[in-house]
Amino acid sequence: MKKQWWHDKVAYQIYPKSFLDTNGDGIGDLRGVISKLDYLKELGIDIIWLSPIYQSPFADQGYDISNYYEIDPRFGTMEDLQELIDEAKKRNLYVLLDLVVNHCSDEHEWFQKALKDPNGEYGDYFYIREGKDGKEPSNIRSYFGGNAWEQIGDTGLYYLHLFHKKQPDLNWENPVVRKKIYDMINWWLKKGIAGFRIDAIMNIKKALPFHDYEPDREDGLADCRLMLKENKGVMDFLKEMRNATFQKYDAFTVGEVFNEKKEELCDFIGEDGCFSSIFDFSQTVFGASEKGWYDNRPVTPDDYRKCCFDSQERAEGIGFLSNIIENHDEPRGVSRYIPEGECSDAAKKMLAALYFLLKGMPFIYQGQEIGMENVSFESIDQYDDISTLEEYQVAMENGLSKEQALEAVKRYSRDNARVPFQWDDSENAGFTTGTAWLPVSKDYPSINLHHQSADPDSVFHFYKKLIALRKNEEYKDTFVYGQLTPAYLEMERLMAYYRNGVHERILVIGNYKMEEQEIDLEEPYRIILLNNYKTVREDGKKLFLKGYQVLVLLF
Ligand code: TEU
Ligand code: CA
Repeated sequence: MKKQWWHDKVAYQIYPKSFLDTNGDGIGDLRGVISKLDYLKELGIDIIWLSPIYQSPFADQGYDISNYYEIDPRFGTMEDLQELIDEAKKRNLYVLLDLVVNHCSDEHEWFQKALKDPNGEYGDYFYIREGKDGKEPSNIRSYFGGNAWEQIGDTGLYYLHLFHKKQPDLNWENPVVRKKIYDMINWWLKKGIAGFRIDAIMNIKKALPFHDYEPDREDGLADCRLMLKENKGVMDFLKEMRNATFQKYDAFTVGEVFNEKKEELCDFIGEDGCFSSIFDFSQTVFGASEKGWYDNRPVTPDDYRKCCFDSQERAEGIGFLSNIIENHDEPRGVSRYIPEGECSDAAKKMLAALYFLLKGMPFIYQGQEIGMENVSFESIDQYDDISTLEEYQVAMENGLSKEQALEAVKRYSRDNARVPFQWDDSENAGFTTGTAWLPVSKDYPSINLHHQSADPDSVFHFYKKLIALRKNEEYKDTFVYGQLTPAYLEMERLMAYYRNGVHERILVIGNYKMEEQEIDLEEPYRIILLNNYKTVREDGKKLFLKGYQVLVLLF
């Protein structure tokens, strides 16, 4: 495999709105990020991805952009961003922005012009169609609920929005639109950013002409993913975009792609792939019900192991997946992948080591490094996220009580990961001196960075050690390029794999339960590289792993 500059890097996702507020308005900002660059450096981070910071009416937290060339005043100014990029560069930190080009905001000037003259030049920047018998042009459901077509005033015309109605889809079939998108990408790359995380990108190719599908719920609509499954040719757009932009700058790109098939992986992340990497979402889509969150099946430790290993096998010899346990759209990994009632610091550290040392690019989401857990709000009114409110409705339409619907929301809401970062135990967890835009989680007096920095056994210090281990000159090539072989598959609630280097083998082994487990070693190991307990009980041939003990062993 040809080496790339980003292969050995560790990435960190910042959700700016909830990271650190420096002017007391309750909203995190770019100056907050600048002030924490040294912190990220200390943690061992190389690449930071900022969720959208562009001008936006915030119908979907900035994923609805009204001007791609401006910074939203909530976050600061273009000078602040330039300072962030420059200060990052001084510290050898690379900055990624979020590229949201499946749709823009309905407040973007393109869409405003399209509304004024739907049959004119700008009308063709979007998908605008005549209604059918006084109804929507087709029966597809948007991701956030309801028909994906919205009527334009009292005309017989409708525009398409696969997400919120304030997020009209851009017409990628129009070469002028594509050219404007590529120009914008290049403008940002020239500013000195290192690349992009690419939002919702598989949605850009629609199956045309639009038509009806077999309804899958009582609302008479069909999931828009049915339409997306039918289309062909998305790769032509993606490769054209790559050639016109990223490739010229040797930029790093990570695509938000779900449910990719093995045959397609090479086109995404192979030597000639359209992206550098894509996220591995296999654990997050596992057990997800088409009916809604209320019907999801929880992921057990053995499911978790299977998802990880299946992905590893899929990508072997092809390219680099990006590994995560959470992001701004998902609940907290520790609350999701550690069975209820077992979420101790030991378990958090075990999960960290198991996912982090898989082959691929490790991404950490803000707060993950201190083991932040799901929030527990008392009432649906405390939630802000549009998809959370939609899922709550769906659950109730399906006969769940308010309490049961709230239970589903507590498990899966995107706000679980969107509450403010817990810096210390002062008021508002040190996030703001004002009123936080989303309530701070109640557990901040016990889970916060300030306490953990002072405690060498904290989750935070474990993450530091883990990152340092992956970057250790001696073992780096094994962790980055070494093939992964699953081990001890016959055992339940144990996740173990070898990373095979040129000169050594490294075993990562985690006891995924509270009770002790006994393991027969294939041969004696040489050194313990990492242990989430102070000691390990063993007799040369056997290991006796304590509950949620994880070890990294050098052979
Ligand atoms: O997410 C795309 C996506 O498919 C998710 O919306 C997912 O289906 C949803 O989060 C489940 O609740 C991206 C962004 O990550 C997300 O924050 C945006 O809301 C979305 O695109 C629209 O831009
Ligand atoms: Ca602020």
